[in-house]
Amino acid sequence: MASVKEKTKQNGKAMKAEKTVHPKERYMYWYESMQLQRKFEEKAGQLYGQQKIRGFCHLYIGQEACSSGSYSALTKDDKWITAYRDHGIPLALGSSPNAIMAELFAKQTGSSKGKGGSMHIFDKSVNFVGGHGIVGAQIPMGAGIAFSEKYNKTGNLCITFMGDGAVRQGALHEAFNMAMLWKLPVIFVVENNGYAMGTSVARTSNVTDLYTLAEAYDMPSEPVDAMSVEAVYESVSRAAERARAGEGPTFLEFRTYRYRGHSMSDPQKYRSKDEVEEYKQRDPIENIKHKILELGMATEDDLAAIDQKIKGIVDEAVKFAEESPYPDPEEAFKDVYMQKDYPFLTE
Ligand SMILES: Cc1ncc(C[n+]2csc(CCOP(=O)(O)OP(=O)(O)O)c2C)c(N)n1
Ligand SMILES: [Mg+2]
Repeated sequence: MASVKEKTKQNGKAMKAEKTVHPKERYMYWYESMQLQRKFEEKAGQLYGQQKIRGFCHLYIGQEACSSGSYSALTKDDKWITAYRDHGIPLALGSSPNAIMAELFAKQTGSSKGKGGSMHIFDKSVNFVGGHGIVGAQIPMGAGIAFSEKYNKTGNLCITFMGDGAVRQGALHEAFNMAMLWKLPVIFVVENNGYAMGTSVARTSNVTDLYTLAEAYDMPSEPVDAMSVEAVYESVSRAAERARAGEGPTFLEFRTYRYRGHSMSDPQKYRSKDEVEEYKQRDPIENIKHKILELGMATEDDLAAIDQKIKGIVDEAVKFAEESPYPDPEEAFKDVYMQKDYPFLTE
């Protein structure tokens, strides 16, 4: 198995090391939003163990720089779509932690009214278009959303996330071809965490530098050290600039890692403990914490106060979810196409 160092050297293109000093607000957002995602999911993991959360539950722990770094590079009107590992992105976008926790509990107050669960978080108020369980299905949908933004001349783009397992789907190639042909304002991001369930990237194809897949479509692409929130920010900023200038899509390969198993029951026989530890040494939250302290942007006490605030937010979300009612059985018939007044059919 390749070590972290070897993996970062492997790619043909060198990953850019960032030296920029960012405004204080950006550093503080990065710390707070990544820490919220981490603590929220650590709690969700515990609650799953207590069977308060059931069904599928894929934790994003380790990958938080992908969402937070991207958020700070985009505008509030841009659209977001991802797969089923989908708690971190809406939290980074500012969705209500209460509504997301309640969704994990399948409660009526959840972001999808308790009908979606962990894999199907949606939040229109922050332009988060889900949460999709079919591997790769969201790739052409992301291109379609970008098409609509272009057609309506909004100036917005759609950032479309997928896992490394999804890049082997035919849908990616169809979407890449059309997105590039029509110069759609879309940023395709593969969150390469090394594995699709228990299958490593190297076991699925000869092509392990995933960003090179875009070359067949003349689409600009680059590998990104996604354990660094700053590197994520820089790469998404460049891609957004291209999209808004009418130059079309970019494909970013975020090299990241999930510390936890694929879902909640995963004996993780496909990787070593040492490998997990090696990545934890490059933890995105610890990294940015050190940077903030080094730059004197905040003190240890300031960061501890943020941690305390987040603990309160997570505790409150759990209380809210526990106290919320389950949906009425009638809800099962609402928000579906057969509903007579479904807005899509009547407008
Ligand atoms: C079309 C399809 N095939 C198979 C599955 C079963 N499945 C669920 S998750 C997964 C692995 C996907 O891994 P990856 O895209 O790397 O995302 P990650 O879990 O690492 O975030 C598979 C094969 C599915 N949901 N959809
Ligand atoms: Mg993966």
